[in-house]
Amino acid sequence: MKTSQVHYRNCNICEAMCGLEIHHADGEVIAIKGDKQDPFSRGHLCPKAIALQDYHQDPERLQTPLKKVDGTWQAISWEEAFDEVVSKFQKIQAQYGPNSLASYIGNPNAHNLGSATFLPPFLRALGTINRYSSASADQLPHHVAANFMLGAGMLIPVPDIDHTDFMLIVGGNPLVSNGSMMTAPDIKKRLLAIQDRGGKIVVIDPRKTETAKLADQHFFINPESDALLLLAMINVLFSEEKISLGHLSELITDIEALQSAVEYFSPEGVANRVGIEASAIRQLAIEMAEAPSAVCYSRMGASTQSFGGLCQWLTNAFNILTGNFDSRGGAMFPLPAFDLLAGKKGKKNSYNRYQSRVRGLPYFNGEFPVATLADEINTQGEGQIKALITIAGNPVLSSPGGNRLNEAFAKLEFMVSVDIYLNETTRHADIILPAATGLEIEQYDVFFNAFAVRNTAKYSPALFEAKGQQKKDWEILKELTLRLTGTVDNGASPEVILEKMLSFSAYKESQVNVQKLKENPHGLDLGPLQPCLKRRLMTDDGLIKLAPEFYINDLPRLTSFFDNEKEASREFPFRLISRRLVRSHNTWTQNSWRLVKGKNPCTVQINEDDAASLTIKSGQLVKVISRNGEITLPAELTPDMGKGVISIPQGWGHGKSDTKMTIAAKQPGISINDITDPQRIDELTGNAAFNGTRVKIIPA
Ligand SMILES: Nc1nc2c(c(=O)[nH]1)N[C@H]1C(S)=C(S)[C@@H](COP(=O)(O)OP(=O)(O)OC[C@H]3O[C@@H](n4cnc5c(=O)[nH]c(N)nc54)[C@H](O)[C@@H]3O)O[C@H]1N2
Ligand SMILES: Nc1nc2c(c(=O)[nH]1)N[C@H]1C(S)=C(S)[C@@H](COP(=O)(O)OP(=O)(O)OC[C@H]3O[C@@H](n4cnc5c(=O)[nH]c(N)nc54)[C@H](O)[C@@H]3O)O[C@H]1N2
Ligand code: SF4
Ligand SMILES: [Mo]
Repeated sequence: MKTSQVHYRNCNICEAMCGLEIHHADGEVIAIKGDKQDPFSRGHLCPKAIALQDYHQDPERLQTPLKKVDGTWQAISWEEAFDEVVSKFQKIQAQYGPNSLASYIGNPNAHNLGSATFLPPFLRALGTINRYSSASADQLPHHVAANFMLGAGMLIPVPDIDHTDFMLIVGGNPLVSNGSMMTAPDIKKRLLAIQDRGGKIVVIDPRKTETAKLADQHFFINPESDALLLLAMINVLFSEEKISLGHLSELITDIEALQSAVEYFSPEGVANRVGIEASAIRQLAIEMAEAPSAVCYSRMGASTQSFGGLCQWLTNAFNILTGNFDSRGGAMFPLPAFDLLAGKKGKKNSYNRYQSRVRGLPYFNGEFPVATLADEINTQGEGQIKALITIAGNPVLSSPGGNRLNEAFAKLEFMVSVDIYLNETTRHADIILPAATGLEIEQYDVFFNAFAVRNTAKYSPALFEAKGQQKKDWEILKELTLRLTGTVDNGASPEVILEKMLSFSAYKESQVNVQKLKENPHGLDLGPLQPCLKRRLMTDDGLIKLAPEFYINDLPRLTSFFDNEKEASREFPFRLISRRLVRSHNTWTQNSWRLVKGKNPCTVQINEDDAASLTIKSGQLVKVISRNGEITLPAELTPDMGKGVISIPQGWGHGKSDTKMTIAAKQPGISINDITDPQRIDELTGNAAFNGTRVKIIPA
């Protein structure tokens, strides 16, 4: 008989940081439950957490370093792998220049203490400005707004969901995503609690989502028109004299500039383009201004679109103008124990320090937009990318125009991937370095504590050793860094760095340190969010920038975009948006049978009336065609889609013959990003504009 033991840790798949209670024996999981004693998640977990055991046991996980020799994979030693990677990088950089080497950093790095602490020195050691990541296919506009308004890209406000009286959700579906840029485990209970205390939830989304169905009110919106909506709502605040800056009034001196910028955007003027009646826009703004507390929260829908920059600026501006910034029930600032802003005061704004070589796109926060990665590989000339390292990323499926990257990666002289699977991206590598993951690594959530709706801290040591020769991401990054820089090991580890960062913490008086965290495996509760912006603000003059010229100057682009809509709709009458699914996470969780079994979820959802006009029946295969490509998949008719808009899941498209995720391949998913368009970006921030891609549909 096995005697089972219990291990407590945070799930690190998504941003919610749920506490898990893992029963295990002899290196195997017996059961995974929600940790009821976790002060933040209170026992909540979702189906994805149960699959953590599958990734630990999956025989298709990469077990040893692999080298491609004449098109077939050979197991090699770590020593040989490190040697070859470093010597090839050095050779290519010597031949073509430092920027001929590029890096792509994917989403799981943000959920990994080892990566968070060892990536920065590694990226510096690569000595190239050609860096890319999934951030520019996601939340880049949030960072840019924080940078221009508050002086630091990481100073991002989160909705004080546990105390608000009115939550406006623009382009987020937390009931499925479990919250994003808003770490709030057990999100459904937190949303229901708003209603239980007499508050209200309103959702703005081109699809009647799971969250919209729970809300008190839902408005369909025309994709990419959110900036117009927010401008009109701010216009109402001025015209109805509903401005109240509250305790921040002395920090704001540019309110007139904002007032004149929004003057042109009346609810009546934008209603047609937005698809929401002027009276409803007016009422929404007034209701929020009059609520005891309210918060406008906007996410992927308002970020991965042509005006993501404007949307995130205007979201902050609306919260500031209604007195709901840095105040209870509004948009507030976490005070994490591991504070990424510690010591950052006085750091220069890096926006547009460089422009990308081919398309001139802005550099920000140490990287270029991923929407132009294929251009930089394909276009000859000085500075052309010849070699690439991907770390925990799958851009062939996740980036706009992934099909273009699929072709481009094949042309590289040398490619390395640090990953757990042989997949659509890593199959292009010459060397793959296998990483430990999930239950096999130590974890403290560096990033998502910085976006959490409550201050907490938790450290979880690794539970298991990986089954093969995998190394932890940080061990791989550290070894490569030492070899690239020719330095000697100083004994740094994630735990050592965590301890150092905690020593700068706002909680050092209460002795939040690694030892104490180890003694408290359910996590430490550090209390609800408190007003703290005055001491966190990082602008040079200590003021909040409500109306940066950077944004005001982008407004003409917004108006002319909608002037040209009619023309654009002639060839491509539909607009495409993406959909997240409860039982998958981006591109990499599909090799868990328990998550993918059942009906194929990879359908194109279309409004019933739209389908009828095209004589498309439920389940029928249809071709969806954009300027960038075409895909074929089954139609799913639903009243939940707004007219003229279709939705396809993101993160699918496995099953290429030379990959090895055979469980994932059993679900015949297709990749939405074979038809999204890398030319479509938010020109201001460089973020990918997935939403609103113009398409046509024909029965296949
Ligand atoms: N189950 C699951 N959870 C996840 C993930 C996953 O893949 N699966 N991924 C994780 C990641 S990496 C992230 S970043 C978060 C994202 O978290 P969310 O932002 O909550 O995720 P989405 O479901 O993409 O929500 C975007 C919403 O915007 C809507 N939308 C599309 N276009 C527009 C538009 O133009 N305007 C408006 N107003 N709305 C629009 C879509 O219909 C959708 O409902 O989720 C995380 N959580
Ligand atoms: N059309 C459309 N496209 C989208 C989105 C959308 O809504 N619509 N969402 C975007 C968003 S929000 C995001 S965040 C990006 C995600 O884009 P990516 O980060 O490129 O995609 P992931 O699926 O997260 O890729 C994770 C990769 O890391 C590997 N991996 C998993 N765990 C580990 C680990 O512990 N260590 C290592 N080394 N590797 C690991 C997986 O095998 C996989 O190859 O996609 C974006 N793409
Ligand atoms: S909601 Fe996110 S953090 Fe919580 S169990 Fe699910 S995947 Fe893990
Ligand atoms: Mo994301």
